[in-house]
Amino acid sequence: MSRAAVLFTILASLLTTVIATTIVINVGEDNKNQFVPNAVNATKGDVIAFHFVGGHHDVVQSDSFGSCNQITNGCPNPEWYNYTVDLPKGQIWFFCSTLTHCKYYNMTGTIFVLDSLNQTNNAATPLVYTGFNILISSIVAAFLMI
Ligand SMILES: [Cu+2]
Repeated sequence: MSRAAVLFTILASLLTTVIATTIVINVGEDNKNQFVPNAVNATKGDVIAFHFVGGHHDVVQSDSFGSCNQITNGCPNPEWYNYTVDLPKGQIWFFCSTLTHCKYYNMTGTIFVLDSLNQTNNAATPLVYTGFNILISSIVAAFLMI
């Protein structure tokens, strides 16, 4: 592979790293039937990392805000469940289908998918950048340009 191709590959991966973020939602925090936070902003390609921290729960997609109507299969109480946002814009609703967690405890949540070119409210969300990858890519790119 030529140096230019290597550099292009590194820069492309760097760009992807900067744009894609991981957003953590705790499931069952404080041993309560809740998602924390229960609303997040994201853009297409971001990873929503559901971290099951207490109790027995799952995550399934629903058909509308606050709804307990299941439209996808869920994930049965893993330690982590990663969901990659594949919607360009709009809302994705989810809930816990275990027992009465949705109906009586309103264990629901919403992913607000923002147009990646028109983000207005991301400062309020717990975005986690993979800074280590950015650092390594930058060092390698700088080395190749010497
Ligand atoms: Cu639950």
